[in-house]
Amino acid sequence: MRTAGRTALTGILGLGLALTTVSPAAAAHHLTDGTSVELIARHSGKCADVVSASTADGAEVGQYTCNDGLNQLWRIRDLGNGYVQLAARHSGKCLDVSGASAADNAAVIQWSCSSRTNQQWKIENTGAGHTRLMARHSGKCLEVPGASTANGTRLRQQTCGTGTNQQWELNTVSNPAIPGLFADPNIVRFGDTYYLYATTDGFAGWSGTQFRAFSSKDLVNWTDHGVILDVDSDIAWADNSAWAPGIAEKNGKYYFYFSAGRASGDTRKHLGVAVADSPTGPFRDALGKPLVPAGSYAGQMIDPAVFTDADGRSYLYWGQGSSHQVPLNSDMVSFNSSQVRTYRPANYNEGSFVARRGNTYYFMWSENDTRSEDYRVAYATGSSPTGPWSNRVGTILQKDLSQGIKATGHHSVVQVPGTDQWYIAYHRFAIPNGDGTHRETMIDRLYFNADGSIRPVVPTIDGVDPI
Ligand code: FUB
Repeated sequence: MRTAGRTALTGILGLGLALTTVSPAAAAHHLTDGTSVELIARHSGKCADVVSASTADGAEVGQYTCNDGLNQLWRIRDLGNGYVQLAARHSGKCLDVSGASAADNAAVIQWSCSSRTNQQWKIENTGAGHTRLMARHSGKCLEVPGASTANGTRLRQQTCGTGTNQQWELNTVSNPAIPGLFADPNIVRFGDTYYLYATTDGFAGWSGTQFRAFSSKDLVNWTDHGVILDVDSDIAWADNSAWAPGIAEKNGKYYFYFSAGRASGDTRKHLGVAVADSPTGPFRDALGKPLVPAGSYAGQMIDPAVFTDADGRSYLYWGQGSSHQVPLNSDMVSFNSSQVRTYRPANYNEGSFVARRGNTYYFMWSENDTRSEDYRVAYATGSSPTGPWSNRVGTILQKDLSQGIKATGHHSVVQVPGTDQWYIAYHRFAIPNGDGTHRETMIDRLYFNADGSIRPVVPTIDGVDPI
């Protein structure tokens, strides 16, 4: 089965695994730590499936018609020793040979992930787009017994052979776009490359200090360029709360706007700007002080975003509680405070972002609290980068509980140049067990209606196809 955002993988790169061949398809779809895959049995075309989507230790794993369920998606964890763990996305539990048995026909189940070798699998390329999965403790292979094609047949380990019932296609999905916990994504295109910048998540009170950069040519395969700014070590006036970056390029320099503050004392957030000669840094503080100090305007000085218009003029947007909007001076690190316009659309919370299509400017924002499953994105329109803006037109993006997708917000939008193809990057609660400080970054398609209104985005588990 192949649905949008799912890409067959015929070899493995980046995991240091023993492979006999690497096909062009593999080169196009790197499988890296954190990638999620379907495991599709070659003889039957069916998916490895945690029976009844159970989250219990010991739940059996069978084959079942592929159905896009999270209990058929397995997140790869590269152990760095030639082996991987495969964790079911609905439960977070690992593919495991029951009782660490070394016998033929031992049952394959899910179990809480541990360091035991009966949860470690070697991925061997058998050619023609397929792999064998060999358990480390036994050297035996994952198989569908009797080459059955029936739904529900339980998986076993068996002495490795050449049967197609021991051969698996690894079908990658592209969401989350970047593996790990990241929120508030800012997606941009510089030259022929897309970049993602985000809040590094997973810290109580959003107390992370580092920003990373990721790049991609196709919106599916992302390269991690590592830490580009650490507010604790690189910014004199902050040591905490590295949140919600936005970036823009001018005359070959890259300006990186971010919110940050201190962990103790006056913990209010300020808006800073750092500069670099490359989109992947290293960035240094451009001013040695905040661009917009706490208290300058109503609400919190957080969530910067930049829009650059067709005439090359860039505009800065920020604010929680109110959206402040101003043209940047040509130095990109100052603005005329008399030009700041402040808006507070109905339900506005944070995450201002502006895009232009034709002569219409779209002002978008996030509503509700990022810890609420109702965190969502709405928009208004206008005829200039700073409004005046219409009343709230509608909701662009919201939870989809039928897929277990909650708290979709703090987004950004990018257009493929010369086309009417648009993509939205946003975060949602991690699956499974996410919350307001454990969020993942998604990319999905965004479409406009003929009248210029934005069609509600369908948030997907799979993500997008490579462009
Ligand atoms: O990630 C920290 C904060 O959470 C951001 O600044 C807000 O937009 C919310 O997503």
